[in-house]
Amino acid sequence: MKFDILTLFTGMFTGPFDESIIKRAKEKKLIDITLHNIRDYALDRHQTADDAPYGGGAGMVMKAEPLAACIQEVKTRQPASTVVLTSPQGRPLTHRVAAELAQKDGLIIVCGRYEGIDERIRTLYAEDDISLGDFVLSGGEIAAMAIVDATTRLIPGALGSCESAGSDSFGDGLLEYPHYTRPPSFMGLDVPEILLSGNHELIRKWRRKESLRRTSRLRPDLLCEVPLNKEDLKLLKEIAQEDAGGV
Ligand code: 9D3
Repeated sequence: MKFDILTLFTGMFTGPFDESIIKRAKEKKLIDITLHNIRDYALDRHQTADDAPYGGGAGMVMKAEPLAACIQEVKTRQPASTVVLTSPQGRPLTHRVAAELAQKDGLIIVCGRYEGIDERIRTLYAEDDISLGDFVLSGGEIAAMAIVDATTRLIPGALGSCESAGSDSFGDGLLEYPHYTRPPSFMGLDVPEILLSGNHELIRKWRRKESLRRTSRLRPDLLCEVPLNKEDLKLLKEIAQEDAGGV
């Protein structure tokens, strides 16, 4: 997967892309990331990338010409890639959206800054628009990092055997069950007996139940989206009885 990131702040990406899973995915040639400084495509003496908004008002707008020149050049080099904007108006990034983006040959991610980009860039080039959620960021760079991270994890071979995506939260649509490691007792709190039992069927059932318990407590909205089998419904009934003050 090819990622081209268009930004006014290339320096923001050096740390996050040089660690852990992204770093290894680059080394394994599963992904290739190129950063492009939009300012390099501004042709005036001061390399201006922003200007005041038509119609007045506060803030600045990213100019169309440098962005268009940068997008055109990257598209010529990567004709199979999809142009994705990052903005507060975009589709919220979810596991499903990440899985959709992971199917693409490549992504050309445009990081918004200031009040936003000249609308004609959206009209001419944008094939998708992604937001991280309903809160204010200073720009699209952190959203671009989240897109690269979430999609890379879904590329076969990007995760080691110890990190496999299969049982991940959201892989199956539920929140994760609680995790424990040594010691068996810590500050008076014991690891649940079942996890020490070695009975893999009991452990699987306990984990499924705790996933369902957490999801119904913390994110009941997610329960409507996942397919629940007979066992899940039985476990949810048990959870309801336990929470009502039963066993
Ligand atoms: C006058 C109101 N504006 C400033 C408070 C709206 C506004 C414009 C531009 C708010 C944020 C931004 C910059 N944000 C992004 O470019 C952005 C973003 C975000 O703010 N939230 C969630 N996801 C994203 S992706 C890009």
